[in-house]
Amino acid sequence: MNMIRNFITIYLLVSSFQLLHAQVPKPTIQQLQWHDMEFYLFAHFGPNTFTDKEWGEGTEKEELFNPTNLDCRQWCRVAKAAGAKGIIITAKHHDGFCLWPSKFSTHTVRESSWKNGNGDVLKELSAACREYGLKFGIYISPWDRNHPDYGTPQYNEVFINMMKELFTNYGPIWELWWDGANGEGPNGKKQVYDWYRFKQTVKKLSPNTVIFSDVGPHIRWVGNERGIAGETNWNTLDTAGFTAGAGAPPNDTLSRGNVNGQGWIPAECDVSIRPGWFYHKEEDAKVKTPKQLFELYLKSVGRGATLLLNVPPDRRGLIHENDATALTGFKNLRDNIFKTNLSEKAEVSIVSGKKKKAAVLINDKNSNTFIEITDLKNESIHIHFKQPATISTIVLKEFIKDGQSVGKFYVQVRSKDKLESFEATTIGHKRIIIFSARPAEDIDIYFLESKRSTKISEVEVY
Ligand code: FUL
Repeated sequence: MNMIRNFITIYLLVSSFQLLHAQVPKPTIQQLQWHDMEFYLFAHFGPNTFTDKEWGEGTEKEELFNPTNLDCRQWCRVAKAAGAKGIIITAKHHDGFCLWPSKFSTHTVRESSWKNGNGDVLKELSAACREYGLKFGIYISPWDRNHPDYGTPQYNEVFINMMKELFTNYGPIWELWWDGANGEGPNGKKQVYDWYRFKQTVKKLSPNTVIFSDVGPHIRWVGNERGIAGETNWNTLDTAGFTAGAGAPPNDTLSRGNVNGQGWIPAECDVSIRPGWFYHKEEDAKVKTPKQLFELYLKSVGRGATLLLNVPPDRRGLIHENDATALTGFKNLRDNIFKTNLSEKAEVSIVSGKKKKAAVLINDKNSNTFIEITDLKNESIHIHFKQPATISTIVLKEFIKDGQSVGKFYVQVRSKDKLESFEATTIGHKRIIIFSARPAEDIDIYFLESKRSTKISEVEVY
C-alpha cells in the first residue's frame, strides 16, 4: 500500500514539475536571433513615393513608378554605416502595387515604365542585402485596394500565391510583416483573412521566418507608431480570442505585454525617421535628429524590444542625404556611449549577506552564460571598480533563453560621498539605464520582483 502511495506521490510531483516547466514561455531559436538584431531599417517605397500619398488608392497608373537611379546597394551601405542589421521592404503596400513582377496581379513593376517593365526591386534588394551581410525582410499588406478579388475567398488564394512567389524567388526571408490595416477593396468589400492558412503557408515554405503582426505569431506590434515600448515590457502575450487588425488587444497591452502571457511574442517598435512613412520632398527638413533617434533607441532597444526604423527611399530610388547624415550621427552617438565597457575590468560578484562570490559570467561578453540569483531578499550583484570611474550608462541583460523573469530592480551607484539609486522594471533582452555622468566606485544591483529565479547574462557599464 505504502509503495503505491509513494509511487503516486512521486508521479504527481514529477508531472506537476513538468507542467510548471512546460508553462514557462520561452523564445524559439529564431526569436532569440531576432532579439539580437536589435535595430534594423524599414523601407516604404512604391507608387506613394511618386504621388506624395501615404495610402494609395490602388488606382494609380503603374507608369508613375519610375525611380531614376534606384540603387539598393546604396540603401545597404547606409544601413551598414548606421549599424542596422537588416532591411524590411514594402513589397506590397495597401495600394496593391507589387515591387516584384507577380503573376497574380496586373499592378506591378512589370506594368510600370521603370526599366521598361523589366525591373524587380525585390531581386535587387535581396541580392544587395546578401552582398552586404544584412537580413532581408518583407512587408506584404494583406489589405489590397487594387486587386479585383479582394473581398472574396479567392483573394486568400492570391495572397498565399504571392507569398509563395516571395519565398521561392527571394528567400531567405528573415522577417515577414503583416500589416493590420484592413479596409475596403475596389468592390467596396472587406476581406475575411484566412490567417491560419497564411501562417501554415509560411511555416511550410520557410520555417525560419519570423512573422510580425499585431498579435504575432512570433513578433507583436508595440501598440504605437512612435517607436516606443512600454516602460515595463514583457515579451509574453495572451492572444486567445484576438486577431491582427481591429481584433487586436488594446494598444497599451501590446506595448507592455502580459506579465503571465502564454506565448513568447516580443514587441517590435516601428517608427519613421520622417513624419510620413513614404518619402515626401517637403519633409526633407523634418528628418529626426541623431539625438531624437538615440532617445527612440533607449525607449525601444533599451526596454528590451527591437527598433524598426523606417528610412524611405526617394524618387531617385536612393536614401536621401539628410536621412543618411542623421543615421551616421545616430551611430556616432551610440559608438561614443557604448565605447568602453568598464565592467569588463571591474570586480563583479554576487553578495549574499557577508559572503561574496565572483560572478565573472556577467562580464564575459557572452550572453549565453549567466549568473543566477535565487534569494532576492539576500542576494545582490556587486561591481567594484579598481580605479574610480565616471559612468553614465548601465546595461543589463536577462538570460531570456529560459524565459523572462525580472519585474523590478534597482541600481545603486556609489562614490566616496554620494549614493544614487535608479529603479526600473523589466529587463528581458536588454535594459539600458542612462543618467548624467557621475563618479562611481561601486555599483549594487538589487532585484525586488522576479517571477522565477533571476538569470542575468551580462551587466555592462559605460
Ligand atoms: C500602418 C500602415 O497603414 C502604414 O501605411 C505603414 O505601412 C505602417 C508601418 O503600418 O498600419
